[in-house]
Parts: sequence; C-alpha cells; structure tokens
Amino acid sequence: MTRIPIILDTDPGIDDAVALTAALFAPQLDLKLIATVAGNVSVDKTTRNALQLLEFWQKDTPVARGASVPLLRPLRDAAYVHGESGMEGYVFTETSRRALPAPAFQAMYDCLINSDEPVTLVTIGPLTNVALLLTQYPECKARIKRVVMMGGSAGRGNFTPTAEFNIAIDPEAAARVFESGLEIIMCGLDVTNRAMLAPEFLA
Ligand SMILES: [Ca+2]
Repeated sequence: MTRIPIILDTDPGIDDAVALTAALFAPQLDLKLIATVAGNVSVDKTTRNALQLLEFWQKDTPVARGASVPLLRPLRDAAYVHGESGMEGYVFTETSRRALPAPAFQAMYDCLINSDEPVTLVTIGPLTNVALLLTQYPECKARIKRVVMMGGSAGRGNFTPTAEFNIAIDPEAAARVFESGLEIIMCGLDVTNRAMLAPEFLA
C-alpha cells in the first residue's frame, strides 16, 4: 500500500489524542511530523501531551513545538472542555522525550523540502503554524499536496453560535490559509460531528 505522507498539526486536547492515535496507526498514512499549537490548552501543555502520547504508544514520530499565541490575538483556550492539562482524566507516566529544537513552522518546512513527494498537512487545531509557514516560506506551497482541515462549519458553530473553535481562535491565520491558493479539504463541524470510528478500526 502506498502510504500518504502527512504532517499533523494539533493541539491535544482529548479529541486530538484520538486523532493522533488514529494517524499513528492508520496503515494508509505515513506520519512524518507532529506540530503542536496553542488552542485547547497552552502550547507547553499540547506539546507535553503529544510527547506523552508518543511515549504511551512507544512511537518515535518527531514533535515540533509551535506557536504559543494566535497571530494577532491573545489565546482563548478550551480548558473548560479538556481540563487544565488538556488531557484531564488520564495521568500519563512522565517522559524524557523532548520536542525538536526548531519551531514548528521551521520543522514543517524542513519536512516538506526533505520529502520525496508533496506532503499533506492535516490540521486539527488553530491554523497559526501553517500561516507562519506560508508567510516565512511562500515557495513551500509547491511541496504541499493539500490541506485537510478540521475546522469551520457549514452550519452552526461550537465556540459562538456561528464560529467553530479552530477558526475562531485564530481567524487571521485561517484567512491566510484560505487565501493561499492551496487545495483545502475542509471537514467542518457538520462533517466531524457525524464522523464515527468503526469497531474494526478501533480494534
Ligand atoms: Ca484540536
């Protein structure tokens, strides 16, 4: 099976822990890099959670720490949903694993130019890192296959009556991505609220 190379940009987050696990184990995917971003909780916590999840699963995918705040706004997190740690209700064993020294947008760029084929960006948090990547390295667009985005909504929102969390937290970053000309597959709330993991996949 030809595996699709992806970078996962994430803010775990309980739901993102499930998505990260799915990405690690899906035979169709080649997870090259995990980029963390502030969103559900601070970037220190989302990075720690990503590293602890890798420890839990005994996987060695590199992790790059991303943006700590949205492009132009203060962070409004979702600790009221995910708990103070972002993974409330589960106590991980400590890990000595560390994030890469480079910031996420730089690690994403390095991953893109070192890949044999264009890489798909899978974003399941605010789009701050991708906006920084496109701003710093606009030429890297040719190395991006497409953006598959959990964000937005074709119906109601979950942060305000009309706005979805990932977009609402950093709307300027989202605008930069939507205006980039990249192919975007948007999985909004109207899609994700109906997406199920089948028992065969969970097994
Ligand atoms: Ca998320």
